Amino acid sequence: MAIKRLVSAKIEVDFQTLALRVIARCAELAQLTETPGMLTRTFLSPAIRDCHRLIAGWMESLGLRSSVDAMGNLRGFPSSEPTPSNAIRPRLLIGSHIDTVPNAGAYDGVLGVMLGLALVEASRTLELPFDIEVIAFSEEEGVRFRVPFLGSRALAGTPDSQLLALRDANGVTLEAAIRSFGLDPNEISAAKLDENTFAYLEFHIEQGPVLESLGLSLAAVKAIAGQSRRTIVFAGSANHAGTTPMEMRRDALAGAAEWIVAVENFARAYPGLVATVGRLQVAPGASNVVPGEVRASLDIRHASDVERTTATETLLASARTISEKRGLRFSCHEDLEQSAVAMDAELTAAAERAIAAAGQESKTIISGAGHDAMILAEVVPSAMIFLRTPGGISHHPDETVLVGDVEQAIRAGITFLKELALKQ
Ligand code: HGY
Ligand code: MN
Ligand code: MN
Repeated sequence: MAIKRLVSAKIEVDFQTLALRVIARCAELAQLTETPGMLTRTFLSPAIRDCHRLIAGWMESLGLRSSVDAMGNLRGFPSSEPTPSNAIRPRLLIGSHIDTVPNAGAYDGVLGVMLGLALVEASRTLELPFDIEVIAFSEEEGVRFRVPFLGSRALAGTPDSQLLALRDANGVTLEAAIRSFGLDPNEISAAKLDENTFAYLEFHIEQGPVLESLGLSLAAVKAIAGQSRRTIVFAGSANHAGTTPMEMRRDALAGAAEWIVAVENFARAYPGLVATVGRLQVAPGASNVVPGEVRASLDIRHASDVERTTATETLLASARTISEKRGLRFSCHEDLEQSAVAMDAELTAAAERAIAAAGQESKTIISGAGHDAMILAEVVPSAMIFLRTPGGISHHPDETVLVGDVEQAIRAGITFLKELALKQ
């Protein structure tokens, strides 16, 4: 189709119907969980396989060829096989992740995959000069192996060999988890992004209060804040709770508790910093035993990498000081050191124009949450479009989206595709 005609081509779909289907599919996927009574899906769990089955069916109904790569990413490839007559067509990748945090909401991640499928459907009459691949990344949250972005790292070609030796809480290695899912870790390098992929687009809920406070449906993401993740170990001496005098104790949990309050006080006083201790493992974990060892997570975010690393060093020093004062042994493991990443300026400007064309003031936002786009951005121009998060609630079952905002996202997505077509 001549590009000129493409731009004015009428989209023969009902945006609201598509939006309702996106939301219905997120709700259907939210039933697929490894923890009865709540939504939890971790790396290559049986619930992920159930998601693959459902999403692959939706991909194939759109004429996409679905397959699972060696890191467990479900990929919906355009079925137009390159033939000798036509050069390999440029490819746009659209997607997000399908793993979740424990007791998650129904939209974090999967919404971006479902919107990718909706755009494939809505753009079929446009005869775009490029193909669209839709991807459901296998792991972004870092819940099972404490290291996030395993799926997108495979596409970026960056998973280092140590990753395969990572062990989950049951001692299962990442390599064994991949093999027991029926995949071959030796094939991970084949998951690398197709070299004719020219851009990556990720739709995601904002997961915070900003868009709602501004009365906006959508915003283009300018940059994604960096994050530092550590596992801190406080080691003292387990002992009898009934017979050990207070002054003779080396209570690891009391030491961790003193540090956790110090973390909160420090972050409250540090503009733009957020610091969270979200996971605490206490051993031996009996009410009548003085805790001997505590493993605590530390998650630090700030828009500035310098501020984030300074804050991380300060909080680790405070853990060390508290440990020395209490006669505890302190150790720390680096789980993640991820710098802030800017989205592609040209694509972000195109996303802003597309949002404006969908009828609302365009705005750019910095993401406090991490996303697969920050990994893909290392290897391909990447852009993100946020949808409003009512109540600013996320990583929680009350997470939700508005149908109207999903409809706006599809409209903006179509405009974005048309603008990309003009550039081909
Ligand atoms: O934790 C995050 O930043 C994202 O939700 N994975
Ligand atoms: Mn998340
Ligand atoms: Mn997410």
